[in-house]
Amino acid sequence: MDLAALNAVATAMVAPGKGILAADESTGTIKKRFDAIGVESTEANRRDYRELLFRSDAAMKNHISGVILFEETLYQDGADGTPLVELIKANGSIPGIKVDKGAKPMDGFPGETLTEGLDGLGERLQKDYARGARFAKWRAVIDIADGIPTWGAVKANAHALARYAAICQANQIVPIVEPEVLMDGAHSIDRCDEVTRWVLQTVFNELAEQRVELEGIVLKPNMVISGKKASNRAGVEEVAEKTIAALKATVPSAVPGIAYLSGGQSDEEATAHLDAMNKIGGFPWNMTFSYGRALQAAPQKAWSGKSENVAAASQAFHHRARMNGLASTGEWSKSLEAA
Ligand code: 5MM
Repeated sequence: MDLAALNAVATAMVAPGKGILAADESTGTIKKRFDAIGVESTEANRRDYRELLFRSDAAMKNHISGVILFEETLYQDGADGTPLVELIKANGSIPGIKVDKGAKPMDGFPGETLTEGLDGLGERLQKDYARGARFAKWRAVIDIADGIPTWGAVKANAHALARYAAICQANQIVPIVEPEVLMDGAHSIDRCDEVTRWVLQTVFNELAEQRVELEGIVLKPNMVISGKKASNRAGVEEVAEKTIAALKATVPSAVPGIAYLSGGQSDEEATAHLDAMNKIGGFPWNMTFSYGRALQAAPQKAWSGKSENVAAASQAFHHRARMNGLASTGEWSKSLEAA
């Protein structure tokens, strides 16, 4: 393993002013997104949509450090035959690959899931590297509800994340380590805080046990935030302060960067939270975004499957990418949204 090279990639992924586009929706998830805009999820439509994002030069060049791809996209060519991965590289962005096989119901643990995909991972990564991928992503999903999460599920998910990360590094691929505590319930921000700290602590213990080099990873956590259905949802400042405190208590400073998931926050909420954290500052990592929905909801709506809407969709993507790029250095303000 060449740790200096892994560190260089990880550092580039969290470069100030830039962040990661999570465009790795699996076939089921992209179908849901397309259903919402009345577009059929065919291979050609998925290609056309993702190609329009990767050809959005202003957004990609200035604000997108890396793109997480679903396997289909990594090996897909654009309408003119150019591999999509080459469009990403041409814009100075780094291609990455989602390698988990999804969060599956965990036997013996009702209501909890375990993310699968370790079998044959090393061989897959070698092929993905040859195609241009320089980082990977694996998402563990932890739900909060009555009686969950359990220690058994937290531990199993953290162990799988750590084995994945070790296998990535052995194959010269930077692992994005994504333990997502869902914001779907009615829980308070304090319950999210407690579970997030527990999960992060467990993940970093497992990473140490599996001898993962922290200088060569990127952490993709949730923010510490109230559940979506909670009655008194915490405001922006509280989310920012509690997230920074939880991460300071659990994440070693050797990690080059934190790239948050948006997890179902509205576009502007996700931007405001990231900006508030960077305005506070005082932490040892670069903090940026690795958003899926909070970057793509606007361009998806603008596109709606029509070729005449490509320019408008590209503009909508550029706007969100620029807003989040500013948030990654604490330079965003609400007035810029209207502008
Ligand atoms: C883009 O969505 C990713 C893949 O999800 P599925 O495996 O369920 O299809 C997802 O892992 C995503 O990268 C993260 O959840 C971050 O996306 P959000 O929308 O939460 O920012």
